[in-house]
Amino acid sequence: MKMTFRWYGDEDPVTLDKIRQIPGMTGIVSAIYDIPVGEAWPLNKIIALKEKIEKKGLTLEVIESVPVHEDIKLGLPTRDKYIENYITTLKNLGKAGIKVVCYNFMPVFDWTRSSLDYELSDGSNALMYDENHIKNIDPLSGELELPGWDTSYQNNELKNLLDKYKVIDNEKLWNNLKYFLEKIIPTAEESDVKMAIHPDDPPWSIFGLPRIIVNKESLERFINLVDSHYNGITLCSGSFGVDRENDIPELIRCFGKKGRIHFAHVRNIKITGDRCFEESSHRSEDGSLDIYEIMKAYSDINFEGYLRPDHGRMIWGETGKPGYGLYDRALGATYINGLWEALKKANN
Ligand code: DNO
Repeated sequence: MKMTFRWYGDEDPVTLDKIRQIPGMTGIVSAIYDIPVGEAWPLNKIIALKEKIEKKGLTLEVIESVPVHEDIKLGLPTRDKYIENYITTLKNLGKAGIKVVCYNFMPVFDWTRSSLDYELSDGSNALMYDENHIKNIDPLSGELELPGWDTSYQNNELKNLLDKYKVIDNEKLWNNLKYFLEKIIPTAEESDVKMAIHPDDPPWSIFGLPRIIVNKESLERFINLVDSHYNGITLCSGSFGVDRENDIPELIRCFGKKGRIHFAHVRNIKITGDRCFEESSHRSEDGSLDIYEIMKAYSDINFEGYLRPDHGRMIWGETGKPGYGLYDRALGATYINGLWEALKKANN
């Protein structure tokens, strides 16, 4: 397991100097944020980012994310031009020594919550999702608090975009994903860059939009769309885990044995009701997922890929990017490293 930490570049209040002081931290997961979605990433920018990180004694081998343009997900004729750009980006990433690219195929909205700063009983703030609240939100009203992920549209284009999705159901989205993968995976293979799709978060349809990477069955279908080691998964415990039907250690064993898990996001969540959850601290006792069992599954499959602690709460007065502060994620990394050391020693 290679322990990594997500960093949002020079604008991130969590600096590389701070990240390098987290015990056991070896790598950074980042992206180039000033290139519009759909355009190719130039090699020189990728190399400059890598060098900046390496100067601090950390590696950059995972990109999260290279976002997929909406026209690709919609299957519009313009998709071919955006796929060509994606291929150029993959080639350049390969030349710079990047090993894994995380991406998602969620229409319009990436991960979505009803509150980004919900106050927990200990006074910390966390991300929270309440389906009853989401159901009553009109995404066009501006009422929805968006976490600030990379979007491929401007706010004034949102209505137009949502209209275009009215004819896209799950099956059409699957077809568009297959088309995309068939075009890009050969380049991923040649460039030695493993693709790792991120599951839909939450793993069910929101605002009437299709969502397809939601459970074991969809992962099976996904890996068979293009049967290549380079067509892999980001196994995000928190995204899948809010559906009680998803058994995370089982997913790890199943897809890990097939060699398809290239990146692990480890976090806990606390299910508080039907389709309602809070993001808790990483410890098993604090949420609904057994993080020990999750790390045991990774240990059992001899996971050698990249892993990062995922969202943290805001604690100790920290302010910053929701889910991506320093302290709680650093505590998460240390907890995961502790479990890992114990599991490794118990096996020897
Ligand atoms: C949320 C993240 C996601 C992820 C994208 C990958 O915190 O895990 O935004 O980066 O879905 O494209």
